[in-house]
Amino acid sequence: MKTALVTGTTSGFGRSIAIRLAKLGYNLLITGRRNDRLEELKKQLQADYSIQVMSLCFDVRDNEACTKALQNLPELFNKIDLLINNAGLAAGSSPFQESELADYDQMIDTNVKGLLYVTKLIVPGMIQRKSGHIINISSIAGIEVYPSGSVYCASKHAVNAITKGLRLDLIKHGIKVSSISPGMAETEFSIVRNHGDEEKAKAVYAGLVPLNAEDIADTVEFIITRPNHVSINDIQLNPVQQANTYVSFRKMNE
Ligand code: NDP
Ligand code: 8X3
Repeated sequence: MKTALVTGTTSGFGRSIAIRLAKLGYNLLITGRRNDRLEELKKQLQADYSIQVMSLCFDVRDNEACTKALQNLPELFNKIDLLINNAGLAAGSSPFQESELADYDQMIDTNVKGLLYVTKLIVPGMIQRKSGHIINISSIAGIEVYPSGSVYCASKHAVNAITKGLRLDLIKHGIKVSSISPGMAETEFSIVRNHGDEEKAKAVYAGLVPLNAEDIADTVEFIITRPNHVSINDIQLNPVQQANTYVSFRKMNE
């Protein structure tokens, strides 16, 4: 039985990915900061699937907490075959000149440094076993920069650079490194980005059918079920009504 660690499983993509991996028979390490949600998901997964689940409540921005949670895992969970770096966020949707330093720190510390902290702890075991797969959840924001998104886009451009760098350095150890770069997807992402303003969050998807978390779980399943000799480097997926970060075709009042 294979083991997967998925960060950010209390909501959105991470939650759906964890459920999908459970269906595929993976033992799971699920993580996030909201322990009530983690415990609820753990119960659900254990009830619905014949797998082992360990929940780890920590903030990926805190390297000491990452180390404490991930360094001395019990035997059953300490051979991680699949790492999905999903925990992340955008904070704020204002032009640079009106945006907050605290939001920059949160995005860079979570999306970039948090991903590095977790990956640094998991890679040595993969190297030792000469196998493993890392999937980083990036974004279309890692490919195109859009107005009022400079720091979020910078963080996802960094994720893409790290993904490519890891692929170069880990090739000799037989470790696959992939990324997924979705466009607009409706999760709690937009509520978090707009600091809890649900009306503003909803307006982001007005007149179009956004991606959903299941679409990302489908993408993960596709990537991990390719033959051993195939590496999917990146999948960029959008809603049909979103051509790129600038051009969407919205059908209003229909
Ligand atoms: P959600 O807000 O629904 O989920 C985000 C998850 O990340 C939560 O489980 C949250 O858990 C976790 N998380 C956030 N900060 C931290 C932290 N400091 N420490 C630990 N866990 C953290 O958003 P999505 O599911 O949409 O986002 C998942 C990923 O997908 C992110 O990296 C995002 O940038 C990316 N993405 C999202 C898109 C979208 O349009 N929705 C499109 C492209 C990429 P908790 O709060 O419990 O800690
Ligand atoms: C989230 C998608 O388009 O808001 O990464 O940047 S977008």
